[in-house]
Amino acid sequence: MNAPLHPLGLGLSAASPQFINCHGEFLPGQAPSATQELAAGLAAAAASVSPKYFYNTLGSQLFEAITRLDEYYPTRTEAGIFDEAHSEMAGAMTGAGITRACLIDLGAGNCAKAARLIPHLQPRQYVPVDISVDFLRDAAGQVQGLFPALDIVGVGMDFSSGLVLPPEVQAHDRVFFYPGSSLGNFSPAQALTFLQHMSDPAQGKARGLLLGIDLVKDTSTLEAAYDDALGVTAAFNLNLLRHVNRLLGTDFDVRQWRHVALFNEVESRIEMHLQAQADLTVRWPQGERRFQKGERIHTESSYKYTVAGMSALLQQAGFTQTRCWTDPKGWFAVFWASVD
Ligand code: AVI
Repeated sequence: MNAPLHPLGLGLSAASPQFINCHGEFLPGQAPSATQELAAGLAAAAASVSPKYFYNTLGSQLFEAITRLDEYYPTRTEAGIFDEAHSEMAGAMTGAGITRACLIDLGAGNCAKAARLIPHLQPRQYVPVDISVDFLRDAAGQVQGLFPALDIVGVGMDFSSGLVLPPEVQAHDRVFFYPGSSLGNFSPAQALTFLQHMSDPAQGKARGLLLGIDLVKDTSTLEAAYDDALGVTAAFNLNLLRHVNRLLGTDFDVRQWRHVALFNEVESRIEMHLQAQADLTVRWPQGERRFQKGERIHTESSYKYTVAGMSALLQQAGFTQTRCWTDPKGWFAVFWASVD
């Protein structure tokens, strides 16, 4: 790994990262909004659970395993783009007048992507944000070990509903880092709102955005990426039921459900579902839901974009697209977009 950003002695803190936990709602018994959301999703005619509930500690570990699968091309393809173009990306940032960046890593997970970019982008502050608090706390500590003098503020929060960050996060020169095609887990309308929140002076206050997004390609490549031969993605999907059992008190039996992944060409999205293997009833303290054999719970959509489509969305959201990089196969894209 590369040398620390700032030599010690420049007045920057060498302490462990600060950590701010902005959500208690994922603790059992203290989770009014999570329980209401989960119960409403399960009771709906077309049952659904938000993909944010994949990410308990085991879920984050399973996702990390997914990123190493042969079939799951997005992570390594995006890494190849960053390796090729990091100097140009750093140049785009300084070209936009951003010299003391606060790099806000949304859905940071194990922070590995940012750790590879930090030596090139040279941020003044690094802010990993993730819903999976314990996993993030460990990861932020590891990044601090790699870059002892870097100012790191870890933030545990569910940023899907807003981007008001704690006051410890530097307000100027904010650059959002949103890799891994996580924006694709929002619908296009939600993605637009989320991008608008980033650039909103009352919320994200972004000056720039480095965004990784998966592109439309042949159906068999897409479906294999979400239904791998080892069954890791199936375990990731099924683990959501264990997490919901813990949060809502449901009595899901994981063995009665099956992982389903398909590409919906009309919507341009991969859909993941959990399909009941028998007629069954799921019960929780304030309710119950009967499922017939074959009935599904929609757990995730992963939208696939074209370069033109994402460019238009960024512009609609108030960003000025300055650059886009893709891999030789045109499977994945990284955008730099700035706010004037
Ligand atoms: C986090 N997100 C971008 C992943 C994706 O590809 O939509 C989540 C995932 N679901 C199954 N495999 C990976």
